[in-house]
Amino acid sequence: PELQTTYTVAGMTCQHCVASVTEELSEVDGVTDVTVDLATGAVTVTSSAQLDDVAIKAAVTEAGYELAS
Ligand code: 9UX
Repeated sequence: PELQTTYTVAGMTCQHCVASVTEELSEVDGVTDVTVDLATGAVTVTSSAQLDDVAIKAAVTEAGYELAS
């Protein structure tokens, strides 16, 4: 089964930001899809198994942004 988890990422202001966050999150183990709503900062991550929230947080930080929730 696929799981979807929605996070809020602070600080994204353009499509390059979206691309960076998408790229980093796509590299996290188990992630199969990432969608980002630039207007709201909502980031929905689809995965094949329960996500490691520490890895998600690290990926967002690596991209240069912060998890708002
Ligand atoms: Mo989106 Mo540019 O941040 O620094 S506005 S990549």
